[in-house]
Amino acid sequence: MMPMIRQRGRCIAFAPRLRPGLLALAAGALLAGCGGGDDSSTDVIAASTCTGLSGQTLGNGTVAVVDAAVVAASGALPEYCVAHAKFSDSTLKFEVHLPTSGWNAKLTWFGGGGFDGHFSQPTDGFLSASIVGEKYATVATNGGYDAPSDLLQWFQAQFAFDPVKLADFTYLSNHRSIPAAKELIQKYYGKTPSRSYFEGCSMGGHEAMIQSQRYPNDFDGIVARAPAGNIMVFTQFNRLATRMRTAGASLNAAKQTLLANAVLAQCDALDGVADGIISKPAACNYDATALRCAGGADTGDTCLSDAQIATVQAITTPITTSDGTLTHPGYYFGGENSAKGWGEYIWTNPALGDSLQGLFSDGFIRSFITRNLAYNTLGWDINQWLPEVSIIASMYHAFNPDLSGLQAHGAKMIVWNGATDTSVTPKDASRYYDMVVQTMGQANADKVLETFIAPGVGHCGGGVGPDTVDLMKALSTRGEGGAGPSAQNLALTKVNASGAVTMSRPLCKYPAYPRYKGSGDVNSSASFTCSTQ
Ligand SMILES: [Ca+2]
Repeated sequence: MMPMIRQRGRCIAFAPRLRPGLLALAAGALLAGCGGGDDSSTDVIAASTCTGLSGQTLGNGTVAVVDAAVVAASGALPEYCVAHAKFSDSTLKFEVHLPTSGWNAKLTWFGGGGFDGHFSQPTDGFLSASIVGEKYATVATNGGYDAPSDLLQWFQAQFAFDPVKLADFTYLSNHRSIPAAKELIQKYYGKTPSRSYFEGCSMGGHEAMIQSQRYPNDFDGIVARAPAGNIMVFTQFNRLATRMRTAGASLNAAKQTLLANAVLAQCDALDGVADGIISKPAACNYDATALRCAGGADTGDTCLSDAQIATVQAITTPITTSDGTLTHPGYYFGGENSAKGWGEYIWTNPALGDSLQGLFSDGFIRSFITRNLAYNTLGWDINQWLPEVSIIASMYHAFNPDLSGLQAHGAKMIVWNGATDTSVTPKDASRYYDMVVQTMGQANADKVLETFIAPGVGHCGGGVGPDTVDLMKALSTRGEGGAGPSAQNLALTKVNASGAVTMSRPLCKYPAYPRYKGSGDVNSSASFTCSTQ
């Protein structure tokens, strides 16, 4: 008999082999969990229950638990049982973190990032802090394959040549892992989660969009941060990478600052205060021709050449396929000289010798579309590849605005995006919301979806604006009978290295944005109101 307080749903005798530090917790669990026959989750699970998972099979023998071990508490993380499981039909794996005591009886499933191949971790900065703080069980897949250790090889995305890995990466890895992961949780705690949520950013946000549209019954709530659901993101990446690779078309640091200052002069105060944060980016229609060098050739750092103006216009304007089926809306102005603005994905990264947009779009175009690792991507024309794009879009693209499946399941969704994100454009988050409202009607949309744009925030966090908000807490509060996130008086906060809040803004539901009231501390959310004016 394994020494545990509760095993597979049954109360059993208290076993003396629990470590001393857990005795107090265990006694509490006995009282709370076994006295009146309720189903409290304050149980303490013995280490042997964790290690005993190793070697077990799940999914009628199709998935094997390859290892399981207790990991000691560290920092914010409590003690966890960490287990890995692998499918026999492929290289798809998942990692499960199971608190050894005080499990809140709920599950949060993590999305991946980039071209995946890794297990997202509970401490990853883009995830909500309450997932660890409230002791959720968590699951993350590897997206269908293990990433190569070499970074430049990872960007090549050669896994996409394998149809099983391609399917797992684009839409299937989470959905098909769920039954086995829940079976593992059942083996450990004696019961499956009472609520299951999903949170991911970037490619993990793409997975969130896939889940909400294709598998609306899988989760009770979904947080999609900076969701890369629009397959056209790679075409916009290639469009801008081509500019970076064209002599004289990029902007050096001095010109980036020249542009940033001109944009701030026109757009910063549109939100009521010149605080360095453009909180109303949709109203910022800056025309870069105002900075044109006389004659259009590059005559120094005080102006932009015609080629550089064309680059700014490519960054901020839409691109649509010739058949009109796919569009990328371009990026917002703001953060042109910032490492968490245009510097994050657009400008060439000296350490990589390329831009992140160039590396990701090369991998996508070569491994997903042209199926040719030597393909010359300079000036790639998507219109010459529409049949191939259509095949991949049928797997990857996640922009279906009909969330009636999610509504029927009673699940809730939050979409969040930084306004200076130059990987996943915030314009996609806002136009997707508009599409949902147009498709379902405002009343039905309100029952399912709320969307938030964080001013001055880059890809999944960082930037001049406050970037931190516990969206999983907001989601679970709503999902478990509370008010919607926009009615919870939540704030975005900026937290310094020692954990102190240095700035806050109200979390405003799109299309509202935080507008300065005209007086009061510009670093305090109390001085701002959510406005649509
Ligand atoms: Ca401002």
